[in-house]
Amino acid sequence: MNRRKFVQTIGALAPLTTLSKNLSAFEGNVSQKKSIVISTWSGNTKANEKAWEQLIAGKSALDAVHQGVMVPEADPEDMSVGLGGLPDRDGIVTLDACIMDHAGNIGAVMGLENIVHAISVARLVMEKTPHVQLVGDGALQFALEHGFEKENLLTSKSKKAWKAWLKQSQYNPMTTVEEIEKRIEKNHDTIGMLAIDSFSNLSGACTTSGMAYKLHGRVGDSPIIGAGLYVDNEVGAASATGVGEEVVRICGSHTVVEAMRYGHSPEEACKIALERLVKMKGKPYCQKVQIGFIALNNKGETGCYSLLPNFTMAVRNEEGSNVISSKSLL
Ligand code: SD4
Repeated sequence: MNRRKFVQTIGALAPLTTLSKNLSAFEGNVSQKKSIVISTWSGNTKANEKAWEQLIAGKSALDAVHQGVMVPEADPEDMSVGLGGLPDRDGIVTLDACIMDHAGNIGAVMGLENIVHAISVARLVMEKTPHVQLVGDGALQFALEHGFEKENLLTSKSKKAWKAWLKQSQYNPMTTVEEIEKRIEKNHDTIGMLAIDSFSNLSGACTTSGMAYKLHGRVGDSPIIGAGLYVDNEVGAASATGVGEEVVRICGSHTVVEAMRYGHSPEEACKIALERLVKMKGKPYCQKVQIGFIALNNKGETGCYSLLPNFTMAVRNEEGSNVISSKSLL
């Protein structure tokens, strides 16, 4: 068969995009790495399970992390993400989310109101626009134009918590170990999720309602590529949780990925990023700030590290589901 005939025949069988996808799937299988998914916080094992179902069904890491983080977004009991997330000081729930795939495609929304699945809007920003970030009203307008429905995200539980907060109106994201312990008992917290699929591709997603009782319009690290999330297929991926202002200060997730690039294990890389903040701001300051990083390198090795104790990472792979207690720097 000459080349022209071959191309015509193939063209009749499948669109070129499908063909190239299948070819890269085949190439991926040649050096197949083991599928895995990891998330910030032990409470996100259910989200990992959803992502794992996608991975073993042969779906991409991108689909896995997307579907996975939708679980806490839809859970009204989770007061840090999506529906039921704690509001800002004006009682308005604003969501931040971002997503990144193996090919460096990125999308994010910031300060999105009234839409449960901020991560799905972030993915649409990535796939359907020439941009990478949409904020506030523009993000909402874009979501509505793409068929999303407006919902009230402030549940009676989160409204009650906000009303109680209003009595003192003290905003203090700087925290103590005891406060962190109390919060973890009640909350699952922001979810950052990273995965490797059966084609050896990495992707990540991060979604949150941000720091409770923040100023209206405040954006943290979670929707910022390089801060709350970063993926480089040649190296690995990282995601962050905790006080976003501090994560942004050190371009947290990107810093973790760069440390892995220079040969550090995922755990060492998370520690190196935290050490940078301590060097910059000093120990007394950092003793009141919680940050946790998770990391996954492209060999499928995982690691985590936090500034203060009590950070956890949820892992799902073919051996089952596991929770890792992070080491802490301070
Ligand atoms: C933020 N990093 O908005 C988020 C909050 C968070 O667990 O992770 N909470 O700063």
